[in-house]
Amino acid sequence: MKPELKKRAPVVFLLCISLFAAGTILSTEEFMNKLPVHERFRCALCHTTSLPDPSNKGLNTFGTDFVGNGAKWDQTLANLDSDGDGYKNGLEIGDEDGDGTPSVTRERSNPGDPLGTPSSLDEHTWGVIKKLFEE
Ligand SMILES: [Ca+2]
Ligand SMILES: [Ca+2]
Repeated sequence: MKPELKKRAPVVFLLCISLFAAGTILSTEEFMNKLPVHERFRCALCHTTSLPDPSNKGLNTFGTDFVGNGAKWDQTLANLDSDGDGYKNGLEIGDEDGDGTPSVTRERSNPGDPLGTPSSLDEHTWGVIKKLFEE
């Protein structure tokens, strides 16, 4: 390898890695925009981490069902209970009939997290309750 090329190799390598990471983030954003609501959980709606990157972009059960449904939100996906918590995806996302028109501005709970259900308290509500007992 020519010395000039050898010097540039790390820069080219970093550029390739950056482009790959940017591509992954853009893909996630593109898929996320196909869901009627994605304000609260963002990437964690479909991924096992809230910050997916090329080394960890694993899908959760809802993400797997979403991809299996042709990466589209519809009645079929809304009627599934991807995480098996007893609540259909449509109820958790906030678009019960899957028509793409949500009844909420933020997801009720994560359809890919069996520990998060519409009946579980969010951090804000829990904070308000805790504060009542502290006063
Ligand atoms: Ca569920
Ligand atoms: Ca859930």
